[in-house]
Amino acid sequence: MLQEYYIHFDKITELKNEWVPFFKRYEMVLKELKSDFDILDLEWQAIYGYSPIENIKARLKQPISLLKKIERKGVPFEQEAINENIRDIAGIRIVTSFLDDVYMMLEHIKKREDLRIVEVKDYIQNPKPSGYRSLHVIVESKLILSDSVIWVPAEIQIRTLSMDFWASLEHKLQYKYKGMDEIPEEDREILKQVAVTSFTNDVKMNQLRKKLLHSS
Ligand code: 0O2
Repeated sequence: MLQEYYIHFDKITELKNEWVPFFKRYEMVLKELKSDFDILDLEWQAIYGYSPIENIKARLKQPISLLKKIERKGVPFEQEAINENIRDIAGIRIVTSFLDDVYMMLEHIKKREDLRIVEVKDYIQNPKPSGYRSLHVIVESKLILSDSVIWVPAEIQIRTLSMDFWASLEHKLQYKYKGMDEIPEEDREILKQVAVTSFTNDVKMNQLRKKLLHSS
C-alpha cells in the first residue's frame, strides 16, 4: 500500500490540491443523499414504528483507490473523462435488516424523481467470485446549485447486516494480506464458505419474518 502511494505520489498530490473544486460536487451529493436516506429512516420509524434501514454510511473515494481504478479502466487523467467513466467517487452504503428490504429500497430509489438509475448490479443473485454479495445501484443524483441544476454520479450499495458483516471483515483481511490474490487458496475457500453460510442465514431469517408477518 505504501509502495502504491509512492508510485502515485505526484497524481495524489495533484488530486488533493488542484482538484478540490472537482471533488466538491461529490461531497455535496453525498451530503444530500445521506440526509435524504436519514430522513426516510425517520419517516418510516414515525409511520410504521419500524424502519428497514439499520445504518447508512457515506464515503468519498480515496485518491489512491481512484487512481488505481483510472489505470485499471484506462481512463484519461482528465476531469470530464473521470466524471463520465468512474461512477463511484461518491458512495453511499445502506445496510438493511432483511433480504427483502434490500429490494424494497431499490423500488423506493426507482420511484424518486431526484435520482436517475444508470445501472443495477445484482451481486446478491450473482455473487462475486470472492463470495461478496450486495446490490449496487449506479445513479445520477440531482443537485440544485445557486444558478444551475446538475446530475452527479453516485453508487448506492445496499446490503443486509449479514452481507455487511462478511464484506467488512473480509475487507479487513484483504487489507492485511494486501489483496485477495495474496490470500492463500485454502483461506479464500473458508471466506467463500462463510459468505454462503451468511447468505443461508439471510434467507432463513427472511422466510421466518414472512411466516410471522402472515400469522399475526
Ligand atoms: P473503494 O474505493 O475502496 O470503495 P466497474 O468497473 O465500475 O463496473 P468495479 O469498480 O470493480 O466495477 O465495481 P464493483 O465490482 O461493482 O464494485 C466495487 C466495490 O464493491 C468495491 O469498492 C467494494 O466496496 C465492493 N466489493 C466488490 N467486491 C468485493 C469483495 O470481494 N469484497 C469486499 N469486501 N468488497 C467488495 P472498491 O473498488 O474497493 O473501492
